[in-house]
Amino acid sequence: MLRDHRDRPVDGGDWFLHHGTDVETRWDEDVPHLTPNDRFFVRNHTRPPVIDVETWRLLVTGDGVHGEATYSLADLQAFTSTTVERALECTGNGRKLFADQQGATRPGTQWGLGAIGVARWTGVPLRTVLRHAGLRDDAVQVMPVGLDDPFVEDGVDHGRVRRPLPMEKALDDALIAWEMNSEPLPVDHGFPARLVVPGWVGIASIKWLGELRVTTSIVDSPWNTTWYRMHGEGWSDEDAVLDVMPVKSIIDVTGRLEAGRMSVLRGRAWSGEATVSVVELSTDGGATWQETTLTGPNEPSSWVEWEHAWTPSQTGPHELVTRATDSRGRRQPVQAPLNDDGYLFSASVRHPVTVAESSLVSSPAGTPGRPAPVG
Ligand SMILES: Nc1nc2c(c(=O)[nH]1)N[C@H]1C(S)=C(S)[C@@H](COP(=O)(O)O)O[C@H]1N2
Ligand SMILES: [Mo]
Repeated sequence: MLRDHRDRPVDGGDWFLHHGTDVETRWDEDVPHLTPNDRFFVRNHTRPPVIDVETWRLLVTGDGVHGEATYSLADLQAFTSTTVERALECTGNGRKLFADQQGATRPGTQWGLGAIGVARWTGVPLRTVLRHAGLRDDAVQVMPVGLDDPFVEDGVDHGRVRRPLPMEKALDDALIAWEMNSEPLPVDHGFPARLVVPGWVGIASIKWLGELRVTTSIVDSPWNTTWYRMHGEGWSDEDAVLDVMPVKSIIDVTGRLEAGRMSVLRGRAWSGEATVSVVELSTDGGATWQETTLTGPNEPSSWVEWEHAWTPSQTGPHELVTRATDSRGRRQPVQAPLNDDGYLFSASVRHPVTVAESSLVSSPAGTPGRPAPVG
């Protein structure tokens, strides 16, 4: 089935599955390697703020810098910029699968696996700006603060969306980005500038950046103490804080499968702060596994395509399952670790399919089948 990416899906819907203010990319349509900006998932706690870029300034404050500094967009763009291909994935991506596969319904946005996208982000390394602002040696963290309205839930005002970022990651590969796939950041994705924290939970990548509070002591926010943290049985304080995303994989929409006819199955795999080493495929619900072929770019904290030729011998229901392993040696489990809020669904995703009768004109036994004419 060929489809122009500019066309809308055949069923007349739009490119997204809708969850209130959040939208999720549909995997039942072809998803290009770079997620187009208008098909990239959106997760907003409130509403995107309207920002006048002429008056917008990024403030760098706190006792972790020698003095306060402010930057206009032009100031930021005057630094040497860099462009990287990286995924951005919501911590709750796959939450619906806790219910579907593990009988454990969890509250919150019922994401399938579409709360992830890959873009080429252009910006300046966060470390460049922090050092320019006069970073002190004893600074331990940065608190990026968004300019969207304070987040109010059940009558409690939690303040502006913000989450502490440890200095080690801040000085490593975090980026202050103003371009997404060679276009200015769309309003939904953080115009005029956002943080991109590669391989980490999506909440680390604060949008509509207004302030960077640099401190010499640890300061928390509800986004690392109440939310985006593991709660529930078996979690201790040390392993509860969420940072790096786990390794995951998916099977793309498969099309018609026929007994005796070869189909090429395709999909994708990704991992936080790592590349993908192997994607294995099972066509029998996980009893036996075959290694697939990885194709195309395989950047850390991004995704890679895989493909595998399969000629089913039997008609009827089959369960396809994939299992990815990353360059850090992490492998997808059969069951994702349970937690109260349904974060980090990392298990292998089961993909039921039905193999149809062969539509080949019956050929004499022993003659290899030819694909049926397309018509
Ligand atoms: N200021 C601000 N930054 C934010 C959010 C937000 O609501 N406000 N949502 C976070 C969450 S939970 C995710 S998953 C990502 C989503 O980024 P996207 O909407 O560009 O896909 O942004 C993060 N940054
Ligand atoms: Mo998120």
